[in-house]
Amino acid sequence: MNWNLSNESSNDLMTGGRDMPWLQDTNEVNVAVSWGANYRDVVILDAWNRPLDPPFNLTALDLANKANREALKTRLRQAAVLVDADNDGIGDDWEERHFTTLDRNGESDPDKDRENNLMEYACGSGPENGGSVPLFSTMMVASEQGSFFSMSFRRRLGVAGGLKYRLEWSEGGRVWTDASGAMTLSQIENPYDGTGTEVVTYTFVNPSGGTAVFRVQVGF
Ligand SMILES: [Ca+2]
Ligand SMILES: [Ca+2]
Ligand SMILES: [Ca+2]
Repeated sequence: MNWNLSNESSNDLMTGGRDMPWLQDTNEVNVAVSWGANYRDVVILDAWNRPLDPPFNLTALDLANKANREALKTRLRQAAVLVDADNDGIGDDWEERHFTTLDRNGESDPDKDRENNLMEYACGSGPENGGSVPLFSTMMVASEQGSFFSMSFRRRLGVAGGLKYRLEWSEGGRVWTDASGAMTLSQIENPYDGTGTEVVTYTFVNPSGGTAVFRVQVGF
């Protein structure tokens, strides 16, 4: 859809100080007309921006009434549940978007870039594009306390069906140690780019000062 998307920080705006983007309808798209929306309709969308029927009208269903508040809350929660009908751990929405079928599983690698579908799903890359692979950007950052290692990568937003990201580090690449206690999650940024992922940055101070190797394992 052709949304105007902005994330202004001005407190004069309705979105000021919040991290939720403001969706602005345009004359070209005119969603209010194409959806047949009525005044005070709450239209809940699925992951493809398709309205889920029927709209919840705030005039007919006054939120001062507790039963109406609960009904709206229930509908929002239902809309946010990950659907995985083929039980392969990958959201069906993502499979349909990339493959138009649920026949592919997490282990397959249709674009032959040596990253299986689960890894591409987990890290926001394109599973039908061999030139699109999970990216892990690293750098050394100098500070007054000394230099530290920084690593950024994409992970799926929310609980994502129980997907886990296990960070490990090693001095020689043979013995791997859980790095969750040694690495600090220093930044989370949602790029709002439609991939359903956020960019996380971890920092690490090497206690021995020697060579350190890192890896991220993805699984359930
Ligand atoms: Ca699935
Ligand atoms: Ca692949
Ligand atoms: Ca790929």
